[in-house]
Amino acid sequence: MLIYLNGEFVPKERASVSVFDHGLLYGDGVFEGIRAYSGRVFRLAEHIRRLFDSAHAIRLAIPMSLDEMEEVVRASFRKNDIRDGYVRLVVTRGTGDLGLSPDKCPTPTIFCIADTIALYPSQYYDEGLSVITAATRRNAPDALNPRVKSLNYLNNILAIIEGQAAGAQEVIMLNQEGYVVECSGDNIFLVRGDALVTPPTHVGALAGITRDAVIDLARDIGVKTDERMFTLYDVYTADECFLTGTAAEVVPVVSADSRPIGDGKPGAMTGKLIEAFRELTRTTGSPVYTDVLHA
Ligand code: PXG
Repeated sequence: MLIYLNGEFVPKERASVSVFDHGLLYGDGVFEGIRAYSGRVFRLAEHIRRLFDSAHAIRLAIPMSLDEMEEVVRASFRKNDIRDGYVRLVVTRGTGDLGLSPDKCPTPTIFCIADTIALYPSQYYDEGLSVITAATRRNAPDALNPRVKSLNYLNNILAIIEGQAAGAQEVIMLNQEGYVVECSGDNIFLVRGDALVTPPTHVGALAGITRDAVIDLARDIGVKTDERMFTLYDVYTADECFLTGTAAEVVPVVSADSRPIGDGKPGAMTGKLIEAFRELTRTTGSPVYTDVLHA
């Protein structure tokens, strides 16, 4: 396995960062999780744009262009001969001293790990997930905005711990006002009648790339998405519910806090969108290999 680290590809065994890296000491940095399907990187430009926006929001200047960063991702797949896989692209504040101050970190650390992805069991897509609501609220946007995809995931991890203790596969997170915002690593959608509903991102959710793709796919089949705030009552009484994320893709939810959603089985609209999403990932994306260009 070859890992991109600060400008070169090095074997996994030599891919190390300093214990003085502020990404490790303070979670000071940003990242992306990006997938490739059939030799094409899904929505690569959108992921790189979000990475640079996250970095800009925390006043972290990435010392390369967006185009160069896109090539880092494609090259990471190529060097490891991966056609269907996943990269973790990370930019940290870099190595500094033991103080919090980012001033002492002159050079960001940049690395990109390409790997094959452990797919979620297919049972989840056929039977749906059971979720619970975490007592841990999602970070407040005026403290650490969830739109920043930062290396500091402790908020989400605390919620996952609650979910695991309850035997749930994901956890719904609420904002400080008690509105549903997202899950620990996924965005949430409801189906109500012939429309989709998902929380707007300004109330405390990541602007998910998969979320955007699903909104586009729904529009293509004449289904409108309302971006509005809702509460757990709306989740419990929805016709259908599903989650979106790079790892999970589009996955049905059939139970929330022990209430069956709809008839307790994955819904028809969810099924349609899962199919449409699979088609989209198979047929679009930034080519990693030249043969894909001419396919
Ligand atoms: N909300 C949060 C908090 C996330 O972390 C999403 C929504 C979905 O966004 P995308 O752009 O992926 O559609 C995420 C992304 C993992 C893992 O290993 C999860 C994410 C990213 C990387 C790895 O479960 N979640």
